[in-house]
Amino acid sequence: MTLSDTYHRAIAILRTNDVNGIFTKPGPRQYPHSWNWDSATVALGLAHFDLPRAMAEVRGLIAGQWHDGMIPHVIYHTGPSDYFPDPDFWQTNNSRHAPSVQTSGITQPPLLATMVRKIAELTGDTAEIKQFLSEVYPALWRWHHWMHTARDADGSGMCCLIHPWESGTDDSPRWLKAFERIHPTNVPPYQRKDTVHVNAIFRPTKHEYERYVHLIDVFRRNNYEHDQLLTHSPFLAQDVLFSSILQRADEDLIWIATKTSNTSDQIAAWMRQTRQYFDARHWDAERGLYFDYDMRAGCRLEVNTAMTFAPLYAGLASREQAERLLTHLHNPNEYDFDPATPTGSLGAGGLRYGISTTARNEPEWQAQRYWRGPAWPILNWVLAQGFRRYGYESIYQKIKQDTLALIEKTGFYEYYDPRDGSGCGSIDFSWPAALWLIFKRE
Ligand code: 9WN
Repeated sequence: MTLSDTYHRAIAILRTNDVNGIFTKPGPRQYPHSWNWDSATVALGLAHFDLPRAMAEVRGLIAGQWHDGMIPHVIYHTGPSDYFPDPDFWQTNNSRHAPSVQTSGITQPPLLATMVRKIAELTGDTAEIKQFLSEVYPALWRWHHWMHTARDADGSGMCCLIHPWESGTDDSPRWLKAFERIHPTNVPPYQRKDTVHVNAIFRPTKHEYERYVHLIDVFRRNNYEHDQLLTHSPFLAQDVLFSSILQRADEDLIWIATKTSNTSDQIAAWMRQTRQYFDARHWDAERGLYFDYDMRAGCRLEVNTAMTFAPLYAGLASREQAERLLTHLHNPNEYDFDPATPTGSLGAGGLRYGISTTARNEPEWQAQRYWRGPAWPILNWVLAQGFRRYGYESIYQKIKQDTLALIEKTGFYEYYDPRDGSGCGSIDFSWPAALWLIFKRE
């Protein structure tokens, strides 16, 4: 595809996946509803050519906000479809916190405040943007407040996850140990639909799916009451990627607060708290890696995944920590990523395209299965921002070029095999369309 072909194709995909001007489906078939961190990214993508539609995408997410502040991971604006789980399975209407629109009962990585800030910066200081920031600020604040309080299980103010879907990286091997400790009983009957449109070898396993469903069953039996969820959810984790995204989003929320003449003391306090607890929870000084924390087992989940680089995105790492992370990035047995080589060249470890979601030498690494190894455009974007923030410009540039090349050469896929760049999962996906536009303009 030529540059302008890709540009027009990206816009066409976002237009085709548009549903009634309210939300954008992540993909045309597999995901027919609004997903939280997909829609947040798509909103910024849309802002590159259609500001009113970008604002509508943000409003579509906010329309799903719960009375307690949570912005859920899926919003079923148009009712049920052939996607499982459907709203009837979630039974969120039994919760006193649920809004009138049907939604799932969990959340997803909070990119939204960051994307709203970026939309504003891209557009410039217009009266329309000022008005928009004032309109959305209270909803963003309430969501951040919910994450730092309703999901604070240990007084650290750090948000706990109760389901791997909240991490956005569903079957990442980092959750496997926590899942081994879960023994589902009386799993309600269910029919997987995710393997209808996509090859089952790309998707999470039956073992994982059974646990995903079991967790939802626990939540609905507890009517989505915060305290009950923190007490009874068999899965309870603090996630390096999620907390880094939240910390960065807090920083961007302060920016929005300043623009809209709101006070930001509370947000600054959440950020200080995260800074205070983050290393103790996540940093393994011996290995020079950040790991997630299993609150049920009271231990770190010591799996080397690309989420280890996420603290750079939030400015949570010291220079020394950043330098240690780079040794893993460059190691051919781990991420096999060398910014000095041209995009598409074969690394000594057998990888051509960054960034593999999991270190190559982890036993669970798989080149084509979902979050077990493939390169994902959204993660590439988040991590690239982090490397740039620390001044590693050549790493930023190489991740950017890899991502653009994957999209231009292979097409708009959900994710890619890091060995040869072949496309996996769904095609005509909204994330790569939005991220191509975003990366290209940065
Ligand atoms: C479950 C929509 C979503 C992404 C997630 C990705 C995948 C859903 C699924 O698709 O999750 O939420 O059915 O597999 O893991 O990151 O937001 O694109």
